[in-house]
Amino acid sequence: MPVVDVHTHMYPPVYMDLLRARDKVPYVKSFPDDPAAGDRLVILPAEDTASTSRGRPIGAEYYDVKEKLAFMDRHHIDVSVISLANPWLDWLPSNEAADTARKVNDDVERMCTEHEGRLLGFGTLPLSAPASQVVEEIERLSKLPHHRGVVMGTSGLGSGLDDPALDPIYAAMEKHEQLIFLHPHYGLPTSVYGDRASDYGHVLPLALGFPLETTIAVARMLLSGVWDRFPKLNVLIAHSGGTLPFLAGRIESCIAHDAHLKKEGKLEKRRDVWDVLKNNIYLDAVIYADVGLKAAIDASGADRLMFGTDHPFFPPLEEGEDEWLSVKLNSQAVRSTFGDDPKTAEAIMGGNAMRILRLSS
Ligand code: 5CU
Repeated sequence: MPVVDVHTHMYPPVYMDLLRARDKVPYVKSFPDDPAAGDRLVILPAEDTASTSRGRPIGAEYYDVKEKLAFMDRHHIDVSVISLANPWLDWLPSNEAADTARKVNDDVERMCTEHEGRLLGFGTLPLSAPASQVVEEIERLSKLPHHRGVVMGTSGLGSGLDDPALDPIYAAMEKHEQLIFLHPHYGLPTSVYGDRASDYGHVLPLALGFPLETTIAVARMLLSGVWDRFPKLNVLIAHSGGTLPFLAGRIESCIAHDAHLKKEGKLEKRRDVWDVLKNNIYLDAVIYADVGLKAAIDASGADRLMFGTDHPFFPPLEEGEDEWLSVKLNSQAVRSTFGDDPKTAEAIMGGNAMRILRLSS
């Protein structure tokens, strides 16, 4: 059974040019006072402390397809479904977004064609453009042979994924059976990390800000009735659903006890979180330990989980680590959870993705 990585990013050359031309977040540049540090990628709102403000090193692993293939070979990954890394096109002026989305998506489609059988893509949407242009790009993407859905952040058109203005976009995604790969970027307001946030590097925004952002975004989709209006809309949630599998029961209980929702008649005829988790949500297996993986499986089912690496983020800190720790932790979690059930382990490592993303064997 092939190994398929559904959570793996790139900044295609067209996008790198945009980042290099900027000096406001998001950007790529080197700092004259520290030339040894090389090029740095600064993208996150939380990169505003002394220990984070120079982002992370960025090299060819972020934009050169040869590096992606070398990483795949080193980790025995047969197929990668590449997505543009955050912050996608969220920050582009409205009048530039549609044209840039087409260029980025065509760049990814070209790479996939040149490496037939190894690469597929999740496309990028011009979310700062008018909704009609976003729908046009969804329709175009649905005809590109190597694309299998779109990657999206939690801001939607600027005010979150519970925004009714997204309905034509959800309708188009549902109609064309395109999967949304939902990925965090914005985190939580940095004030929640306290006065000593800089002592802790990127740990709090990445370990907690990212998954909580995702969980809040999905809870808002649920509360606003997105899946009641679009019962066939499918979403692959990054990082095993943030904290959604763990908090689903609490979310449901808070809904059932909410007097405001009851008064508004919002408790009748609604799909609950368990139903949505088992019928509309897929989860990646990027959670780094068996405890989280088991929660994800309990919530959505082992047939809805798909292996991922988050490459090229979380590289080894030292030279000479052949197998990346971040990859090893995720594959070990699958192995240790399904030591006595190799068929299910194989399904999570690739079989589920083959079925869900319509890959031919
Ligand atoms: O290290 C990081 O900031 C990130 C990021 O921005 N995006 C991602 O997918 N993983 C890690």
